Amino acid sequence: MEFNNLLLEISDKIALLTINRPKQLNALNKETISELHQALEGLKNNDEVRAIIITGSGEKSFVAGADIKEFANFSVTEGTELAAQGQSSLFDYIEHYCKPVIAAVNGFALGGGLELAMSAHIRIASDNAKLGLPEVTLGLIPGYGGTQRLAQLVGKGRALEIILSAQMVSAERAHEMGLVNHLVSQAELLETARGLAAKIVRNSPKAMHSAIKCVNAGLTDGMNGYKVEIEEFGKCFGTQDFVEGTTAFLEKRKPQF
Ligand code: CO8
Repeated sequence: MEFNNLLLEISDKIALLTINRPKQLNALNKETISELHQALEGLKNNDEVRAIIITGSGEKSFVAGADIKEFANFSVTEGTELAAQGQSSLFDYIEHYCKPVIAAVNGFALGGGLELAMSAHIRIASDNAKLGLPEVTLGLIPGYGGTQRLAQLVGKGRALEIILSAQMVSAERAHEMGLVNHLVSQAELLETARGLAAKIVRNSPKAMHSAIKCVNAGLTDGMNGYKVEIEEFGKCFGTQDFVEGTTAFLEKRKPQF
């Protein structure tokens, strides 16, 4: 797969997707959003890839937001469409992706950039990361799921403080409040993300997809997470992964999924 704004490397069952617009601090223009979708769609059925890491190129920024130049003259209809299209093609898409997605946040994660990191299943930040939702300074609000996912991750009070003050949160503070799972030095960021991904890729892909579905279901209006868990748990018994996992345990060997 060839992209204008993305780099894709695959090794050891891990795909590393690097958003590559360093001069614009990796701001998400429409093309980049579409390429991220295409890349992830292409990796869905690639059995050689069991986990994804998303990061930004350069030392300064993960993603500094949606590309402000692209929507500066938008109308109400165009703004609504941009948010709806982005949410379904990328942000919701990542949240419900069938393989674990880790965001390696290597600098600014602002606006759509923090929203991208929050749609991933796991976040690791380097100590230079600065995270925030500064949209109200532009007369906007977060439009890629930020009002919802930030409140889920850090609670309503903290989410509203971050959104209404438009202030950036340090990596340390983000770690304290659970916005990122791990905080490491810049030099260790990718290695830490790869280390975690290496533990993930040993596990049953089918079971991991089921677990993602259940956790998401509990946070989705109108869905009963406990009920979905019962269904998904039951389905596991019909998979080859279950046969392999339990057989390997009984034979005292490592499973080969
Ligand atoms: N969009 C477009 N270009 C950007 C963006 C962005 N979000 N962020 C940075 N850039 C560009 C700058 O314009 C600059 O380009 P140029 O050299 O051509 O002028 C280049 O990147 C470097 O940026 P700076 O010179 O500003 O670098 P600094 O180190 O001085 O500052 C900051 C870094 C603090 C990150 C600063 O660039 C900044 O404040 N950026 C904007 C941050 C922001 O407001 N992000 C939120 C954007 S809105 C958003 O994400 C909405 C999401 C929901 C949309 C839903 C659909 C409507």
